[in-house]
Amino acid sequence: WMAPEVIACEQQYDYSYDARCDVWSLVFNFFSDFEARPSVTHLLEHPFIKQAQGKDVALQQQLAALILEQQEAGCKTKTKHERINTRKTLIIERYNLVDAVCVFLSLLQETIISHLQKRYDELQVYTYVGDILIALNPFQNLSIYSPQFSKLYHGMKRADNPPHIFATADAAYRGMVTFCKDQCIIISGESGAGKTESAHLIVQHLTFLGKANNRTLREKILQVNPLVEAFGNACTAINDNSSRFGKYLEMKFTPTGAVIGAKISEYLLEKSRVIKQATGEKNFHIFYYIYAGLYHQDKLKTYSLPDRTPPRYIDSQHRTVMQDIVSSKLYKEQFDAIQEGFRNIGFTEEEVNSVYRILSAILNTGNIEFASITTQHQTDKSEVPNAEALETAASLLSIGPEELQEALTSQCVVTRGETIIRTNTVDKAADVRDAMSKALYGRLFSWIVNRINSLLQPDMNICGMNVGILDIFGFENFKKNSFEQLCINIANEQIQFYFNQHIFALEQMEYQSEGVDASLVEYEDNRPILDMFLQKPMGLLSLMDEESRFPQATDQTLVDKFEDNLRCKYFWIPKRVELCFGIQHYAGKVMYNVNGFLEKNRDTLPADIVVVLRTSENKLLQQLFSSPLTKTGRLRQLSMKNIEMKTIAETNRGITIQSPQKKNGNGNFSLRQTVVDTMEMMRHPEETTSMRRQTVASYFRYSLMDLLSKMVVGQPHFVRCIKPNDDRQALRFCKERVMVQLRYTGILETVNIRRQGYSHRITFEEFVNRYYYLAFRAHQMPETSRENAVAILQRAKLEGWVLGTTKVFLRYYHVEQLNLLLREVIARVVIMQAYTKGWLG
Ligand code: AD9
Ligand code: MG
Repeated sequence: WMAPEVIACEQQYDYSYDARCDVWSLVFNFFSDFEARPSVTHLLEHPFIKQAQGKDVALQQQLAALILEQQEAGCKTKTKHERINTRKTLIIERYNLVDAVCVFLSLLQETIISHLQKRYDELQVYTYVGDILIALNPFQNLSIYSPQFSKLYHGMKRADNPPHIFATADAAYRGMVTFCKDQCIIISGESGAGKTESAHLIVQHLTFLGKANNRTLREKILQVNPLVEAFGNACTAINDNSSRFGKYLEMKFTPTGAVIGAKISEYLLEKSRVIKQATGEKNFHIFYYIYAGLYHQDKLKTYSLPDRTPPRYIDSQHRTVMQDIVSSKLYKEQFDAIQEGFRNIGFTEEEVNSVYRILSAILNTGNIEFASITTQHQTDKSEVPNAEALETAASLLSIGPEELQEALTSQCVVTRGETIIRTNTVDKAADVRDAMSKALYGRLFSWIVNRINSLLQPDMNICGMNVGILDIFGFENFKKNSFEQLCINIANEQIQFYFNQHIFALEQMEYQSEGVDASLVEYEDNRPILDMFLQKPMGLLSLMDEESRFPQATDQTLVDKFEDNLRCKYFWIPKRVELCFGIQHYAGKVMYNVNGFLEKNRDTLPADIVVVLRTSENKLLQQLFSSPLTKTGRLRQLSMKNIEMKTIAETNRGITIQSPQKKNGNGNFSLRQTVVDTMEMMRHPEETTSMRRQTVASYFRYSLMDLLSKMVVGQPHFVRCIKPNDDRQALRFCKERVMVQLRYTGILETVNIRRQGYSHRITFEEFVNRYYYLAFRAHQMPETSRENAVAILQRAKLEGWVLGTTKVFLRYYHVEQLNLLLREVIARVVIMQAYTKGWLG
């Protein structure tokens, strides 16, 4: 009698997606008694199946076939099942077969959700789904991140402790040390779900693990995230600390696992926030921090920060009172932390001083106004009525005020060898001013990141390995979505694609190594949507670039171009809504407003501004505007980075990473990827005089390539952050919201992917040990061999399983059926024992 062991064995899967076992057993029971036999076509017509499974026709068919199969199996054993459970008979009486499918499909989701809810109510915010960690945002401080917890998770097996973000960090660290392979932790989830917090916790645990003698280095590394985030995060309608850039932080270790340095790559900073914020949102944190911090040091004047009313860039709607900013305790504390971070990491006082001057220059630039003047000869000319803002900005930038005014209000154009000076209208001058502010901030941000990298660069002589942590901006779907949301969402789409591909590729590899026919695995992915965005020359980004090159193009002609060329079910133009298009993203439908797309994509900064900024006496500014590398040079550098059999290619299908090992036959796959950039030139698309102008879209495309090249090198670990409610309340679990996120972060999808393949691969030994009661007597203790595994499978009358060289490959329902049979056997044993002992009279 071994039931407790068996139960323990089942319970060990409690955290994993095998929790769905119960649901599948229920379904088996549902259909086993049912007599009506609808055809597959009939089943497929049912709206619920269509809706529940989206457009996945293969899955729908599989589902329908499964239902029929179970139904037939059930009919044969009808009398036995009739006795089992009145509840399920009731359900079957009340619903017809198709409705029963609906019930079970929703039950599948329900099981996962209620499992998560139960855990969340007990403040267990982490749960494993297969090898993925789900992290529910607790919206309160938990006491599970102390050094004691780091110790608890250090070097332990996953099943030894409850799920935890430290366990994921630990697994990555161990993977790196054990297999001498770079690791990569990919954190995803919607805005406010907890990605950035998770990234901090991972860094915390990794610095704990990477015990270097060098305590200062650990402290430096811990200060990197807060420092960069002060410049790259901001308060949005959704999250008070929303990341407005993508961040890939690589922590560098020696082969024995001592931390030796760090490197950040930043991607796609939302520069437009510097000049304008949506209602209820704020500018980047740093602007508020310097106000509060410098006010307390009585240095607002030193940096010429306007001190009567808040500058327009941080208060365009005149809703903020200066006193509220300068007296904020939080801002001041953050400023102090930033100061310390700068100092600890190794920035010189002169550098920090220059950073503050540039920030103040940006705020003063925002206050420059323009008025139109009409002369006899010219009508469209502008001048600056408030000389003070202009002079202050110029002085902070160490450039001449006249030169600055000239660069803002006029433009040098060279046509047919002739240089013509054109005057700017008031609107045009304001655009140039804002473009300059954006460029200043964007380049300052990149400089800070590069400077941190050079200060935390490990000794070149040590051949180290790294754990990379990806924390990007989450998927966004606001009431009004613009160009920024499109880029953010394409990036998320790519991360999702990588996630799917990886899980698929891993499965594939295991099948191959076990000699199982890999063609048995069918897999659907979001590649068509990515193709629609990235294909050349007819993808959405290419079309936008093409249109951006026509000076006469308007946002309307862009929409027309999309409509004429994008013929695919993921794209549509809504009727009766002007200048809009819709995209069926992996994560859901998003409606984009095209207003300003072309301008944002061109991201032009007139050469006049670059020229005048280059005359600055400020060393840092000179550096920010010195010439970037050429595109070819950068690309060559990028492709040389691709190590380990991987080749990176830009084809007419977009950016592709191929593993030559798998080029042919079933193994053929390519990873098309997301995000980012470290390429100097791509980072500054506006300044390209000697080559064709770089647009944000092309910069974005190369950024994706760069990020991909980093990610594919490492062994990935996935963290899926989930936001349990929209009110940022602790202990509030909103089922519908969680359900939506589980869908779009791919958790339910993962279950589906696993469902199509052999989700369970159990070694012969483990299999025989677990299920031998089904074919042998309890006292027999059979040998844990391949033959005995087959004997058990045959005895259980299962079909469709596959044997590898060391493992049994089972589909999800095989396991459910095996567990069901096992429970029956055990129940019988219990009853028999009860009789033997005379308990049942
Ligand atoms: V965005 O895409 O950058 O807008 P994130 O990064 O996903 O977003 P973030 O990590 O900033 O979200 O979390 C939002 C807020 O949730 C934090 O400011 C915390 O107040 C809260 N949070 C998240 N995770 C934790 C946690 N593990 N413990 C406590 C947390 N609070
Ligand atoms: Mg974030």
